[in-house]
Amino acid sequence: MASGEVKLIGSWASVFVMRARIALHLKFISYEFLQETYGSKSELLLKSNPVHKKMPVLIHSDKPVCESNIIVQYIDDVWNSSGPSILPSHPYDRAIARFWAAYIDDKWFISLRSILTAQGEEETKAFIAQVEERTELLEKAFIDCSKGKLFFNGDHIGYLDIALGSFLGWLRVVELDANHKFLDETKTPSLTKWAERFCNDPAVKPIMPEITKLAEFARKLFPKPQG
Ligand SMILES: N[C@@H](CCC(=O)N[C@@H](CS)C(=O)NCC(=O)O)C(=O)O
Repeated sequence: MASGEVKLIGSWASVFVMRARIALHLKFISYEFLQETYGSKSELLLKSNPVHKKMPVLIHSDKPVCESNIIVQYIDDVWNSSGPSILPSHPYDRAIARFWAAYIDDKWFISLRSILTAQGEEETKAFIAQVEERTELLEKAFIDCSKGKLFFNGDHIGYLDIALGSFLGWLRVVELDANHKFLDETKTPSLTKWAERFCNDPAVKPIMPEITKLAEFARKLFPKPQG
């Protein structure tokens, strides 16, 4: 079942693409990385993800799978005997991990991105406060999910670790842009330590983008509004 050629359509700077790459690394799967350029979509991307036209797309044995969290779950299902399990084994823990992963994309990330596009000081401050509040919720989620272990998933990186951890480079870029720390020892001690562990994990470290390179990229993607 686990054989077949694997390709990934994506870009080095994308959080969502990084999720798929971490999952492939955790499972020791070799793949061809087909790099897209932001602002222009390849024929293959449009053909493989005609609904959303977004990366990542995993192509396994010529069949496309879209949406980062779905790709991560697919990788876990297909390569179930290779590397560690990505989803928690208990159905309740799986449901909770999926709940928080949806929260991260639908709420936390939306507030975080809004800091980069905010108009003026007041709006920026309001989004900073929103991210603070939402990050504190994630600190509590970490304490509950990890049950005293190193990662959301327990002893090793799993679904929720990937869902949040893939944002850590961009989080740092926003922290620098806003001159405000969201992860720190006093406000979010558990998440702060978790973030360091996550970034140093062998499945993550080689693909975590350099912050200066990412910050430069972010300035092009989100030019500061004038006035
Ligand atoms: N919900 C999607 C989001 C994917 C997404 O937003 N991809 C971005 C890259 S970070 C993209 O393809 N952007 C290009 C565009 O929107 O044209 C997922 O989880 O895969």
